[in-house]
Amino acid sequence: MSPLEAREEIRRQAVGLGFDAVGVATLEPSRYSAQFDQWLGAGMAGEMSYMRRQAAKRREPHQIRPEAKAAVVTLSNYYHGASHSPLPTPRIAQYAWSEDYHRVLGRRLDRLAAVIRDVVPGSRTWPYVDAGPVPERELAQRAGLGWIAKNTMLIHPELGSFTFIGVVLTDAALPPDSPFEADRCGSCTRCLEACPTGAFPEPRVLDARRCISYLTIEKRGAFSTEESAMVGEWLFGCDVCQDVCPWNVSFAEVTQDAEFEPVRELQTPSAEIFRHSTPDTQHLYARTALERAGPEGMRRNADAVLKNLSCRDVPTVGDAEAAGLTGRSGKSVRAP
Ligand code: B12
Ligand code: SF4
Ligand code: SF4
Repeated sequence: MSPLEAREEIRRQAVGLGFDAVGVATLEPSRYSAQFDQWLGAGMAGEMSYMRRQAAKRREPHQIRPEAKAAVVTLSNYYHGASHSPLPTPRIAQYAWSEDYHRVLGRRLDRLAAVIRDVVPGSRTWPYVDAGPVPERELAQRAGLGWIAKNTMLIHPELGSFTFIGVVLTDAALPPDSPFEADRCGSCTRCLEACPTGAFPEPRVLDARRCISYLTIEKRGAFSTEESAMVGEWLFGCDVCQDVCPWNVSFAEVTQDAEFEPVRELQTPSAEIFRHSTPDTQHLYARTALERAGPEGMRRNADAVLKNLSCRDVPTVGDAEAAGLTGRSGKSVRAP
């Protein structure tokens, strides 16, 4: 089999394993090292010290595994559609509604790695999902799977941005796909305007310290008064800058992936249940992405959300929606 035929066979079998899109990227140095260094230098990574520790490998992905020659990059659609719960109400970001994606995709990427070794006998493989120093969005863009948008998300033109990225590095000599060079954001700025905390100092730059996702998931310890107000009604993660995006409103389709079946307590969560660690919540930490914040982080988040919802002068996503800024209803946002 020629290298080109091998790549197409791997893509075909990857789709059979449940991946929604697959491409192959080179491991050449990052095109965006300067931007990454500026981001780190400005302190925008907050307390995510692993971003600094892994910086050299993120700039030069071939250093992650010097033996590797290519990255097989996958997208998995986890979109569940607009939530029907009345607002304002406590919320959890959609990516965390089902079994932890690290587990689901970890299993699937192991199977994809076996496919690569089978199609290219003698090759070696190293799977990654959101772990390790892999610059996943840039590799996905290079593999032709979409563009890095103004909200910093990787957007696939047909799937939208509610996707997980998974990567298998391999020493198989697979020919790369053509990078996705177009910027399909055009003049749109909806995500930048809708972010409830003003976390984008400029397009394609996210100050994690102001991002609700960072505050509720990555930040350790107590919130300052400002941070507590910033999280609004979000118990874990945040979807606002994706909910408003016309590429999601117009094109994203609800996932048919049985392994992303939502857990009811997460899809329509009560903040109260996270204030105490009980058997009702223990199972959630064991199998879902909530494990990252842990019971202590979720208690902190729940306290902030309950306080914010009890004093409605704090701007919430509900207010943004009432003002026609968000796309959760799918009606108030026009395509670009
Ligand atoms: C750290 C991290 C975070 C941080 C910081 C996010 C950020 N935007 O930097 C926090 C905790 C805030 C976060 C939040 C979320 N995250 Co996160 N996160 C990561 C992680 C581990 C590293 C990202 C990173 O390197 N950030 C540093 C910045 C500087 O890099 P970057 O975002 O990749 O940006 C590159 C480009 O923007 C480019 N660039 C810079 N300037 C310019 C200019 C132009 C013109 C262009 C084209 C490019 C460009 O250079 C940068 C460096 O390579 C990745 C997994 C991974 N290993 O890559 C997941 C990842 C990015 N996260 C993911 C998800 C799902 C989320 C959330 C949606 C979760 C949620 N609902 O709450 C939010 C989204 C918030 C947002 N708008 O980004 C997915 C994104 C999938 C996708 N389709 O894009 C990833 C890939 C995990 C995965 N395996 O699926 N995350
Ligand atoms: S995830 Fe939420 S807080 Fe973070 S940048 Fe997007 S809209 Fe802003
Ligand atoms: S909302 Fe507009 S600017 Fe933001 S990512 Fe989507 S298309 Fe790009």
